[in-house]
Amino acid sequence: MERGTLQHVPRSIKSSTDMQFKDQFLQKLKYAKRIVFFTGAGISAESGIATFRGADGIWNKMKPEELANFDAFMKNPDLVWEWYQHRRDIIHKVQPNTGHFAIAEFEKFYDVTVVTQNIDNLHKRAGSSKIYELHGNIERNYCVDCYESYNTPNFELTNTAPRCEKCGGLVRPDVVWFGEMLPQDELESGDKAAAWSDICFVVGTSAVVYPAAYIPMSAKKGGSYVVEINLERTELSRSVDYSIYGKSGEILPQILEQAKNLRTDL
Ligand code: BJW
Ligand code: ZN
Repeated sequence: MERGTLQHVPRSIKSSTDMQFKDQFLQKLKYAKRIVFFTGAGISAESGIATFRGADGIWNKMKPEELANFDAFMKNPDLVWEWYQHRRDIIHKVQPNTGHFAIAEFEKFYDVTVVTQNIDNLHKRAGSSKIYELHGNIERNYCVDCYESYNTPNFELTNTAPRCEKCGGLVRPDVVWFGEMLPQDELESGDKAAAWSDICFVVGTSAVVYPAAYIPMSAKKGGSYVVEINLERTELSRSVDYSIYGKSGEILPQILEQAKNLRTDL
């Protein structure tokens, strides 16, 4: 597979004229109609939210199986709840970054769908309008027994696992843990959007968690031009059309700038 031309680009790029994108990609960008952004934790890293894996990943310190699964929650609900409460506090303090904002602005030029594995709500806060959340949303909670929803801001967020007002069951965050099914409608709609897209950007994900990691494959199978944006090579790198290595908060605004110029020439 063809490798990107930007593998040795320094990380400190600021200006929108610094990057040289591959011609084939620019042609796709000029004529594309439907664009999918498939995003992972890396897109929120520049907002100050830690990724899961890699050098600064939270799972270097904590094992996912100890916290991100239902059995762990039932065994020690307060510990797991406190961990999510801590992450909620961080998410509420940070802002969407230039990568999120660029994705939202792409809507001025294309039919854009965001398919995200993130639970942090930052795409919505940045202004994206069509978002499929494959792993849930940390702002929502529900009762494990009667499934009553408890969504912030109406819901008082304590540091210990709350109890359902209706049945006394434990209330948990509405996120998808290991071994749990993804929301079927979001997954199917995201998959369809990828298969129908002209370009699928795969941004800031290690692409090791399934079934979400099938999304770029569906895009490829459907004939989409798949572009990966990441700090480093991933599981997916050998099967994408173009790899751009660097920070998404720096690269996406530059692609947007190119798109603006290309589209006004049409
Ligand atoms: C930057 C950057 C910058 C940094 N700019 N880039 C098929 C094969 C093998 C296994 C399975 C399979 N199908 C199912 C499984 C099992 C399992 C799975 O996938 N396991 C693998 C890990 C081996 N999947 C499941 O269990 C799923 N459910 C399921 O399959 O149900 C069916 C079923 C039910 C019952 C029995 C059997 C099957 C559920 C998966 C749920 C994942 N949940 C989590 C936690 C969510 C809640 C929470 O946040 O606490 O979702 S796990 C975690 O990983 C989170 C993420 O969404 C997900 C993906 O991580 P992501 O986003 O890729 O982040 P990182 O950290 O891995 O990568 C960041 C990347 O960014 C890196 O590459 C950096 O380089 C880059 N980066 N800064 C650009 N500035
Ligand atoms: Zn209940």
